Amino acid sequence: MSTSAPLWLNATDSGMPLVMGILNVTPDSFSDGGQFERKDKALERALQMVEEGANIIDVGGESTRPGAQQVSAAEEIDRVVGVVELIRARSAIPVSVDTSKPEVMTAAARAGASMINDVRALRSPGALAAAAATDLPVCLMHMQGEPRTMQANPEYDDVIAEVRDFLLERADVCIANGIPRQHIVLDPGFGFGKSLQHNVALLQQLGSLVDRGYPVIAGLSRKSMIGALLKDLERDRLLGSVTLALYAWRQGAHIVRVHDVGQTVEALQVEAALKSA
Ligand code: 7PM
Repeated sequence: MSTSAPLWLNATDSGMPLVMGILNVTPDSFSDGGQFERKDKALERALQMVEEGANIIDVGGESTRPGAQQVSAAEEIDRVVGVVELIRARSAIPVSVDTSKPEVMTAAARAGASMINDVRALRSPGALAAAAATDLPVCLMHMQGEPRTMQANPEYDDVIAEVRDFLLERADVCIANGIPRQHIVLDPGFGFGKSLQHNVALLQQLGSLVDRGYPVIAGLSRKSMIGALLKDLERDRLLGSVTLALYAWRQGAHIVRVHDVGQTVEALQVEAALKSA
């Protein structure tokens, strides 16, 4: 039996990468006011990103920031599911849910999510079975260690081979557990247990991941590697983020995960126009 990739996951006519807009629904985002106001603001932001040209909205209720507190499944479901439903009711845009928890995957799928985005690549207990049962595409991301400690001392013998082998092995495990090959997306996990040198090597050799036939997501937006490249951690990271998104496209990324959708789309469109001229 062969399952095809959902239409929205296919490449665009222009060869443009898909733009995944980041929607954080942790309590520190859209802070003032209660949870109803917070959900309303999240919806507003999602619709704004749709206007700006996003192809996917990535809703995240668990902060993976180094040192972040763990949240319960019930708390994460409360943060995420209502927002997925609100977006679903107002727009046809595919919504991915950034979670590692099986209960959240199941609830998000019921609420109309179109993809599961897991920074732990479905390694949490029960996550693989829950994701497979949703029948949704999954993004498998590489992370060395755990968010709380991953940036302390990231070490690799060969970062390219280790990240690629990890992702391909996780893809095989997913396939063995009933997730169709066409539903698998890979992500090297920039900044997740990686030094600046590791991140740069992964970006420059993204091609060795891209050539395995799976779509690849590059998440570089506002990450500290931009501050490190500029040798200024306090600088605004907008222009650096847009530059990295363009660069990732040149390296073959199929999806770019960004905060600043409008600006990224504008830059990608200029490059797309030049390519086709
Ligand atoms: C603090 C540190 C807050 C890091 C948020 C983050 C990715 C992701 C994230 C990524 C995929 C961020 C990250 N990053 N999912 N979720 N790929 N697939 O910068 O690079 O948004 S959270």
